[in-house]
Amino acid sequence: MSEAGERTFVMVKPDAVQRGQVGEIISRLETRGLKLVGATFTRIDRELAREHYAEHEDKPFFDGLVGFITSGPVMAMVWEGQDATRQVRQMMGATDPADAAPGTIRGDLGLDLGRNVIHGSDHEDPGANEREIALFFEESELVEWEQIDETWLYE
Ligand code: DAT
Ligand code: MG
Repeated sequence: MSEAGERTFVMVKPDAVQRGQVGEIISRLETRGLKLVGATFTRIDRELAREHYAEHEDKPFFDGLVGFITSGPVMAMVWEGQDATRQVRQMMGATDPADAAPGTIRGDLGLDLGRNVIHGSDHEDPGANEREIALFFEESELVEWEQIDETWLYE
């Protein structure tokens, strides 16, 4: 990982894949300056979904959430950059797209809480980023590379 780098886990959810928003979401993260270090287009199984959302196991919406996230392919990714986890969360906007500010990914691309387009690791849950990355990727699947504009992106 580069010195500026913190890694975070990001997933384009099945609704956004179906609605052709994978490119838009990747483009926003790329344009911001974040660096893509891993990606897999996959359909996750229920076991992985339950583990990924384990913190919500007791919530009334858990079964619906697992059903939704396994209902079609997702684009699972690892993005790296300075303060990446918190910055991606800010770009995502509030959990409910109805409350997410215009200009955020959820605020621009979604309307409904149960179809909120994107997942990103919670910056208020220490270690969530590394834990989620490890659920979806082997370390050997993550690519270390030098971004040519790094000296212009970071002081
Ligand atoms: P976030 O995805 O912003 O981290 P979260 O971790 O609280 O939000 O919840 C995980 C997902 O579960 C969220 O993206 C959408 C769904 N969800 C959260 N609260 C919900 C609720 N009250 N009813 C239905 N789905 C909900
Ligand atoms: Mg969360």
